[in-house]
Amino acid sequence: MKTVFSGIQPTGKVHLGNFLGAINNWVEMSNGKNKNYFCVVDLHSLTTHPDPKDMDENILSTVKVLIAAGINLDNSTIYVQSKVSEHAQLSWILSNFCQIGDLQRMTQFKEKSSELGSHAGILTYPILMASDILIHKAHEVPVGDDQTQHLELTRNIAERFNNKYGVIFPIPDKTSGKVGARLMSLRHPENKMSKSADDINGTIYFDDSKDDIMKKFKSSVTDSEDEIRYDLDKKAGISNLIDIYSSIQDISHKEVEKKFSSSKYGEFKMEVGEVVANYIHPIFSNYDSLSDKEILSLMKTNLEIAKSSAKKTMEEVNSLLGI
Ligand code: AQP
Repeated sequence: MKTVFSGIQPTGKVHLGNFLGAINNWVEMSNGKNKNYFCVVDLHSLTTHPDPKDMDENILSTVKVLIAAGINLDNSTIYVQSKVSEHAQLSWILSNFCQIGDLQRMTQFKEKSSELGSHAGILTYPILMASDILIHKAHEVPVGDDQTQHLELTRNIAERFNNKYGVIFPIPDKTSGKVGARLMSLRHPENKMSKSADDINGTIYFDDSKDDIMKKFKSSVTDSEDEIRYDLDKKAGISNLIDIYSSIQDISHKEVEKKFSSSKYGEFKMEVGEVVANYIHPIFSNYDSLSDKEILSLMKTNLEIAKSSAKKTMEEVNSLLGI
């Protein structure tokens, strides 16, 4: 049986990029024969200095979205990172198996340090991510394309530890979404769709009404042609819409191009809006029907499972290190 780990930051409302890049895959994997850990990574979110007042609400809402999206709770553990102190402990240990140059090369470090200021948390973030994955000895990590480099670093860190102290960590593999592994903003197709984007019209949130969704697609940025063709370099906006449509409908880019070969951009935008609204709404209505009390109680039980798994790994690591 394989162990799966993935995480999501409680930095705001879950969006379409999170679903198509990661959560859809989590749902699929949770319905297979895996043991799954899905973690709300609040320690990671501290790199953005979030308002403490929002934390509890964002965590609960994120957990509810995961459940509403269909994660199979029979073989999945959903918990909050900061409640399992072993994540931070292992992170310190692993920092001794990671080169500073490796961290400085990370694209996300370069992007985020210019945005948020280059504090050490942004630099060492990938080590904490490695710890999240390795603390449960995960084999598979379903994440969006933006996390490829971080996962590669996790593999290096695990190899270095194993080589030096004995093989205890599996070398984890990345599992990507079928298509559209990186969704871009509808308003700024050069930037990824994001929870904390300044222009909220570029992001489709899980609780957007159909009206909001249609408006956002209507005003999505495309190009001056009127040809529905996938070309990331020259037609980033329309390629993003093709990605979204093909991902939700589970068809190839070529099939989308063929289906809409005689459509105008305006018509295509509305078709994409329709499929997105039909995709989002069942999730939102499931979300709405969940009881906060029941979810909080489930989180308590799940936390004990996560703690026990993390404690076991930490004991092994400490023993190998002689501490
Ligand atoms: N635009 C995206 N396209 C595809 N996948 C995405 N993911 C995030 N954005 C996209 C994937 O969703 C998972 C959870 O992401 P996260 O919450 O850990 O952090 P993030 O990557 O920083 O996501 P956001 O939504 O953009 O948050 P903020 O605004 O706080 O930075 C990950 O697997 C990620 O790959």
